[in-house]
Amino acid sequence: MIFDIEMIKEVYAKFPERVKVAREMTGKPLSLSEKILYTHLWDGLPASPYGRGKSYVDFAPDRVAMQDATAQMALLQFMQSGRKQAAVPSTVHCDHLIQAQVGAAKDLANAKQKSSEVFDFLQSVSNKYGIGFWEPGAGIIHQVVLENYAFPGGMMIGTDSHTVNAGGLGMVAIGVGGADAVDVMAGMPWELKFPKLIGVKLTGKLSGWTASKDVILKVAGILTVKGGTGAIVEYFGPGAESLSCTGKGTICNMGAEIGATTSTFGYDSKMGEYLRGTGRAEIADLADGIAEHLTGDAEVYANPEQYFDQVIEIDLSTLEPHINGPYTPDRATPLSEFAAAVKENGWPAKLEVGLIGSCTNSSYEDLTRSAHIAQQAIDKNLKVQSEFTVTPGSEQVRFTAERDGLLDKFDAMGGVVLANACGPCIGQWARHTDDPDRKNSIITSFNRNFAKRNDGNPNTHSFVASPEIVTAMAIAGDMTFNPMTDSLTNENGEQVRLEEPMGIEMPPAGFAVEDNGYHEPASDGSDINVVVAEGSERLQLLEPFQAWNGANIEGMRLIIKAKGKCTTDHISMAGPWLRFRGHLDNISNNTLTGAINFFNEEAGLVKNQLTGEYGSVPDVQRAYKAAGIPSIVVGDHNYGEGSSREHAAMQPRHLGMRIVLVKSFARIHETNLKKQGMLGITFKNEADYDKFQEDDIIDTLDLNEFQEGKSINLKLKHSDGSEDLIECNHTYNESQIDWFKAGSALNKIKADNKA
Ligand code: MIC
Ligand code: SF4
Repeated sequence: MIFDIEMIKEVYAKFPERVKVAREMTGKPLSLSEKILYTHLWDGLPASPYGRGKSYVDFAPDRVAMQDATAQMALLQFMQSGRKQAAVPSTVHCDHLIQAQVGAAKDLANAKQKSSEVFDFLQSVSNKYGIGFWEPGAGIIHQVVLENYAFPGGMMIGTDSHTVNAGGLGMVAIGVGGADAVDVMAGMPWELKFPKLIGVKLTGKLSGWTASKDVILKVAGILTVKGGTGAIVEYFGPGAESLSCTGKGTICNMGAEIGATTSTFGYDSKMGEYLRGTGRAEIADLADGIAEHLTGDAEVYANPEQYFDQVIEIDLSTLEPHINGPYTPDRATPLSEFAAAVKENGWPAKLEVGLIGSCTNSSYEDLTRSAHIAQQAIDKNLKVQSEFTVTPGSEQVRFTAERDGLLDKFDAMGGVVLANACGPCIGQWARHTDDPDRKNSIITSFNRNFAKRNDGNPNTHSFVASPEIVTAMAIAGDMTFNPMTDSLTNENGEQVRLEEPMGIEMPPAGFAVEDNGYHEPASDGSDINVVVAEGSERLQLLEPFQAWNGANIEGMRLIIKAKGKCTTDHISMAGPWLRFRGHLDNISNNTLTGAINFFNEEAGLVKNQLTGEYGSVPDVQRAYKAAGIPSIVVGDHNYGEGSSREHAAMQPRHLGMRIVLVKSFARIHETNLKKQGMLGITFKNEADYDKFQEDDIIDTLDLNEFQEGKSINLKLKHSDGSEDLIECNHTYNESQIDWFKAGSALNKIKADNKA
């Protein structure tokens, strides 16, 4: 069941008819996104079009994908659902738990030993419930999905925010928390607010140093980290058709960084070539058969302003390479202005490490373009000035790149090839540094560059660019180097220039792989035992969260008022903490330790209002919990940006926090909070954020009348005796209010199953 051809045939059989009826129902031509959404409705088509950004809709995704760091929680929940088999084709991919230290072989062996308990657990659960299992070393989830499972016109969800990568093959692929995956694997509908649509028209053609990555670096600069929230970004136009399939994947992948629900491209010949090149000619033939339906209607693309909520146009012919960062992926600077920006902002000019690969940029094309630059360093006798690492996206890409001599070029340039895994991208990196306090720069072809993400060091300035720019910068070792205009001094003292990168989209001799690392599940897993060792520090069976008693929440303490950016990395850090992703109580010890406390500007250090002493958020919160005192988190804009990890919602819940009140939420995190029985609400007036004092005592006034569309009021009692009333909005619909009442969505499923 590497790919389920019967399932794809079924989707394609109904696609044209559904599209036709949806067109009649809406009375207008359709974008690709709408076609896919309307084809994947759980129930039949509605009588009138759904309100974009308004209506909650039930969908029936075709597939589910999970990665090891999130699959543990997802499967621990799924095991409680009472199902015997996953209801749709599903896979687990082991990629996040491999730490990069010395190189692929040793690092992989190390990880297999250190995390055997978790890998064994995932493999046995997968085997039992009919879920395909990709072992450690097989590759990064999104690259493996693109190579094996993604198909034009399909809809999938995945427990990782970069699931959106599959948009490169014309899917609507959406990142979700584990509880959402449980719904779909349990055979239930999956709910999403019908997205808004952003159209990006691409004209012209890429050339020279500019790569697909620069399209999304530019879009991130335009839309910012929250500009895509609640929207699908649909790329079209002559420029779109000229991009390779994996290049499209890169663009969709990093769409997660603008908060977009997903991004997608219409089916075209590049996708057909990629399907054929990756052993899926049968799917390409099927897609060719209904090709006209697997893209937006011509009228939509001809007059995008009439049909999309927002339209952006980018001319690929004049697009410059960009470098984004530091600390946020939307700080976009064109290459020609970057050297000046480095000087102006005092960013460290010396480049210490260049890292290429990750799920965003590890295609054959990426590797050939970077290897072309690496070869020039060798030919021109240039000494490479920075450390350099390569993480291939899958064993298939790695094996093929090795066969074709690409890896040798990186090796000759002094690079280290790491395991086919996330590695440094998620802080699984034992970085060698002589002085962690030194301000320093690194540049990667990854997608996220939040503080501390890659190496846990707040002094690291992490920048994001295309793999070819990263490779050139690593050779120069200098962040002010512009490969398009500057020369370098080689070992003979001569001035030399790097020529424009050249790459090959698909391997001329075809892809090859000896052992792709896939394990097919048992056809009947009922006899398979899943063991979670008592007292394990890595895995813990879940206890159901308590149901709500229907009353107002009174006497809450403010556990933290988070200032500025508060991503899921701030709420539940990855890196060293990934080892506890299957153990809720242990991982809770990192809760909000990265969040900046408004009152003292320190990360995760808050005042215990019972003792007046300062402690870490989890310590103080555990003290409140022991004293039976509920608490509230207050935050800024785009709270919970970044990852799909539902731990960022489960940990606060486990520790006894009840409410998260912010200026705005990132989509996946807001849903995760709802699913885990937390109350996630937003300020009606953002300025009320300022009214919260450190020692306030807070009550809800009308939560006992919790209703769809009705605001919730809070009373703040300040220590000087004065009070403030604050009105808050929420987006819970009736069924989501039921999750809150039951204590969690899972409690609700279990109760419904018993009834
Ligand atoms: C990430 O890139 O932040 C991750 C690690 O892949 C996460 C998932 C996780 O936290 O396990 C994501 O993007 O969803
Ligand atoms: Fe892994 Fe990084 Fe991709 Fe997340 S963004 S899936 S950590 S490679």
